[in-house]
Amino acid sequence: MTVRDKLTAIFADVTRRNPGEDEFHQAVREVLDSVAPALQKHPEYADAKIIERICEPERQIIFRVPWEDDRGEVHINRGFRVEFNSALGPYKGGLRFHPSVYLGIVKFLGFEQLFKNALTGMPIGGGKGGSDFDPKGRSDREVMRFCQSFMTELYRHIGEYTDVPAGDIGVGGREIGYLFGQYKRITNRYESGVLTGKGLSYGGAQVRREATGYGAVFFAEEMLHAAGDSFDGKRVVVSGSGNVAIYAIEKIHQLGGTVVACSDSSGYILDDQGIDVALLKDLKEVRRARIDAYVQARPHARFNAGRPVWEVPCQVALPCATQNEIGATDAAALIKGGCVMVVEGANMPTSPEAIRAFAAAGVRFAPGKAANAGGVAASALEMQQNASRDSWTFTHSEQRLREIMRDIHDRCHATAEEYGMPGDYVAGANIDGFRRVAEAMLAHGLI
Ligand code: NDP
Ligand code: 2IT
Repeated sequence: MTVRDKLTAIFADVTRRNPGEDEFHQAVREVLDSVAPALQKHPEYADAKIIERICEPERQIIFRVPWEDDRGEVHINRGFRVEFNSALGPYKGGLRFHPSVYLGIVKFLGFEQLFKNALTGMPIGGGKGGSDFDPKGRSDREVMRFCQSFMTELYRHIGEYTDVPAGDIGVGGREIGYLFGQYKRITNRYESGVLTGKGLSYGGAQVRREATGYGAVFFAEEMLHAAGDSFDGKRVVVSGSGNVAIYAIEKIHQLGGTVVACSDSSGYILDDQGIDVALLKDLKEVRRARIDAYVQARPHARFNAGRPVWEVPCQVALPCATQNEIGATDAAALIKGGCVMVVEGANMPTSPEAIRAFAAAGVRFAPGKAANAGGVAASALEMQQNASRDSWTFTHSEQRLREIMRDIHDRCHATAEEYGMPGDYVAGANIDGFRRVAEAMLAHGLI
């Protein structure tokens, strides 16, 4: 059996054993499509069935989350934590609260996380969790009661040496605060390292909030530099208007680019003068408003309801909202609009068809598991500071983040060249991440 035949058989097995989990299949497929050259070079990985073991999470936890809304009505949501792989360190990855969450989403995210965390070079394994709870329109007290109920089950599975959750879609500083409070109360332990993305008032780290967006932009900057270019004067489109999008926009502006459009699930805003980041933060972080409110304060801007932001012509695009937000039609629109570089701030925002279209058109493309690794890298820095009871300055933390992103970029770039695929950041990221996990798993024996 050739290596490719083996990979095809493994993939068939993954789809059979995990029926209906389309996003998980998609994430596995992308990695299996890349790693054949690494398996050819390292037959010991295949002999030890490393791929088969990687595709099966170490542990999957599904639980009931009952809570009461402000009117006294009882609601039942489903909670998840998938502890994917601990070869490199304690399980590490965010929690997502969004109505679309089901096991297939959590598993795709956990699978991606494992390679992403390996790419950071830091001692963290891969995991992910969340719930189908929808925080939209819920009061602070409702969100608090939900978080307390969620943690009342989750606490028994996590710990600073076991599993360290953080935020993702729908889980930001507010939610992490409530989750931490309940963990502390139940366990009677002030275990700072059990969650990351904490507030600065109780053990959080400088730059964690900014890290995913800033990190993606640092990665993009490295790609531009590699081609003798920079952000200066570039017209950029960013999707989403949450944590990742806001800080990506802020950093692009600091580096001389102009972000002319961003979005939420209701549509997008176009502001040719450049998105007003202070206004966006006020709308999204303070008032939790919808994106159309932007045009009330900036009447020259336009709101386009229900339209994809990718129809706005740009040179660089950063998808920072959700999975599969760039399909084949969107990719065609971006290419037609003059886009030459796509950098994924979100997890798996580009569909396989769109990735192929970008490759065919010569659009440079960076996968999320490399480009958005700044968030989890800053989480690892938060764990480091918590463990040593230390706290670093903003400047020092940002400098560390920049170095980490440069290092990830350079390794993806070098690995792609080593395997004869220069400029292929997908192959570079998948092979380098995979090798790191595989080596640690081999060292641990058959477990
Ligand atoms: P937020 O909840 O802060 O923001 C999410 C943004 O994406 C919102 O503008 C939201 O719009 C939009 N969005 C979410 N789901 C959908 C959907 N189904 N359709 C259209 N728009 C949608 O999340 P983050 O910014 O933290 O996360 C964004 C992406 O980045 C995710 O893919 C996440 O996995 C990834 N990521 C996050 C990291 C982090 O540290 N937070 C680290 C690495 C990756 P609306 O409000 O209307 O729903
Ligand atoms: O997708 C991700 O990398 C995150 N949501 C952040 C994970 C973390 O543990 O900081």
